[in-house]
Amino acid sequence: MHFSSLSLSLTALAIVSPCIAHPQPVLRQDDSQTRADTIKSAFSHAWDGYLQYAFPHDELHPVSNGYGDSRNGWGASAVDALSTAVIMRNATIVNKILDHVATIDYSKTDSTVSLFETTIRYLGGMLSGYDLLKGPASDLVSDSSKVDVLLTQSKNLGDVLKFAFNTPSGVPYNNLNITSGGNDGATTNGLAVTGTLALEWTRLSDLTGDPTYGDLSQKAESYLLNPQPKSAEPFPGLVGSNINIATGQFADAQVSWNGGDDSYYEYLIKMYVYDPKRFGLYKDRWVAAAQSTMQHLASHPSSRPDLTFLASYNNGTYDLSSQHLTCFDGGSFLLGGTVLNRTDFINFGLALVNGCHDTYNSTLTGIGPETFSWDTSSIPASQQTLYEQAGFYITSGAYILRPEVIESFYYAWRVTGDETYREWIWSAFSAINDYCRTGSGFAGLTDVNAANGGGRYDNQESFLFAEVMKYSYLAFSEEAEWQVQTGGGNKFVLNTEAHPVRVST
Ligand code: DMJ
Repeated sequence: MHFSSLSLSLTALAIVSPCIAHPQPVLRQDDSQTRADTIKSAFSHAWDGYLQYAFPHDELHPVSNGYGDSRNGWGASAVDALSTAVIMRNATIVNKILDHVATIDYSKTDSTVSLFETTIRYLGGMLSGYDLLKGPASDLVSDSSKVDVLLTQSKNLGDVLKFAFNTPSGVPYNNLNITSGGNDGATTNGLAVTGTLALEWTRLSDLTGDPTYGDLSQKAESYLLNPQPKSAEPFPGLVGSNINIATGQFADAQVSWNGGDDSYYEYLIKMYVYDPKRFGLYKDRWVAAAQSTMQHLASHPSSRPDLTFLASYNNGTYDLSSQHLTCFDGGSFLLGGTVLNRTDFINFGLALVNGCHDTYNSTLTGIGPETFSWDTSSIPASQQTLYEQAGFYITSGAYILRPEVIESFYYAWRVTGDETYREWIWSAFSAINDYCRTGSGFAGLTDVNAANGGGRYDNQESFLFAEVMKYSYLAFSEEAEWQVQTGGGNKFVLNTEAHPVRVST
């Protein structure tokens, strides 16, 4: 059920207080160290289980102690774990992963290759490992030729994948057959999967000196930055969800920050952090999108007008529902706010962070659901009380080890220095450690609002290593070059899979 634009804008007139966190006393250094050690040991627990039962396959099945190859069988968990192992300074795991990367043949797989997933997990993981191990963590590997392999393999992977952009417009296919050079015959590609390539592919060009990769990704992005037809941009900066591969024209005007659209907006500001000289237009588009989002998508549940969530919009109609995936939004506003010195963006980011915290804080497990709604026309009777108290009801109670809420808490902590956000990270991490931990790793939950989390999903996504463990650990570990900085002082920028990429020099 949808609400009209008038009713949303009236709801949106309720002023949210940006002042949402109650400052906590500063955490003692000892306590911070103890928490960092606990997170490191959880990472090692997951790594040991993966190594014993699943390596070199893509992921562990943490209930049955089996394995899966959902990411083409190249060892996704190993490559996704690399940058976290580096940051945790675990030389044994780092060297094991480097030995594995040297053996991968990226030209071979039996299954369809996702350009997006392969870019953010494998290419991002290897380039980040390269930047970290050639830079601030160079002492972890004594044989530097093992680190050079990360760049060689990144180039190999880029060369395997680059045929995806060989279309009349340059907008790539996402689902590829790398053996035949074919694709799934799609006529459109999604906003996020098209717009979440530029960081990794540009970094590959900058490190190899071959402009091909960056040029391909930026040509594809050019259609997103200059959307046609004009109707595909119903509010400045907010664009449709699907792009015609033949023409580069948008095929619709549905706007949201939800899955499918999300990391397009994330990369607009991250490209500016990567290189403000080359990517000023990306920043301008992020600013336009951020302002329009505050004006047109901010929505406050009738039962909890103090909370802020993001609605989505299509042709005059608002959908009052959101997702765990969307909760990266607070982090994006906080990064943009601090880099551009915009207090309004920071305050709005904190309001979004507070809304996503509410989705964690209000369930029986202390973990938030995959999808939720605040549309009062379809509240299930069994969730009326939840809606009255928490301002949302659950439309999917699954939790599949996603990072976005902890990710945004991390940005809130780095930008404000307010200990509240570290406490929120610790609570979320502790809930995951309590409810998702199995004998060999971590499993997803079927119902975050059941006393025991419901059933377990027998799958450990590789982003558990790359993101959940990393963002949690970063909050309690030492100052370092790879930490997000306030203002414009970032030396690294985290890709959407939380792999730190060195900014352009
Ligand atoms: C990750 O692969 C990335 O964070 C991506 O941007 C969204 N989906 C997962 C985590 O939920």
